[in-house]
Amino acid sequence: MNQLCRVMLLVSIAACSLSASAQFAKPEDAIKYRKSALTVMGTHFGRLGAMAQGRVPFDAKAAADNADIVANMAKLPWAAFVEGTDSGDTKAKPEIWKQSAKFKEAADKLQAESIKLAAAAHSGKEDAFKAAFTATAGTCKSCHDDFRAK
Ligand code: ASC
Repeated sequence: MNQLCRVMLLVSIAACSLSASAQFAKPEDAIKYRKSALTVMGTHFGRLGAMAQGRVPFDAKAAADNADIVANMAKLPWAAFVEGTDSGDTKAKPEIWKQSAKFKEAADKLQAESIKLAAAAHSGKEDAFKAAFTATAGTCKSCHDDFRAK
């Protein structure tokens, strides 16, 4: 590799890491990404809800699998609430950006409760699972009340 190639390689590596730090090419990509993560989370949370509410029998393995997905999905949406993504195909309220510390606190609460929910599901104890489900659902609801338009 000659010197010019070496320089060009370094420049392209730098350009790639710069665009990666921007995370999303377009505002609508960020909106689609966070809605997708929340949809997957909601789907698996709904399956847990069916067990927590006795609509389907408690199955420890299914509870653990679904709770793991919820705990993983719960990490994802927040990085996609970037500036300039408050309009378009979204129910995100302007408060997300006006009260960003409060929004972060709500996101952190969900993540903390979903980790406890996964631990409870893995314990195989139905009562602990149900209690953790209720606590986690409370974090979904309070964030929606404050930060999601009807
Ligand atoms: C769900 C789901 C939510 C939460 C919320 C809890 O199953 O999709 O957004 O629970 O309704 O209050």
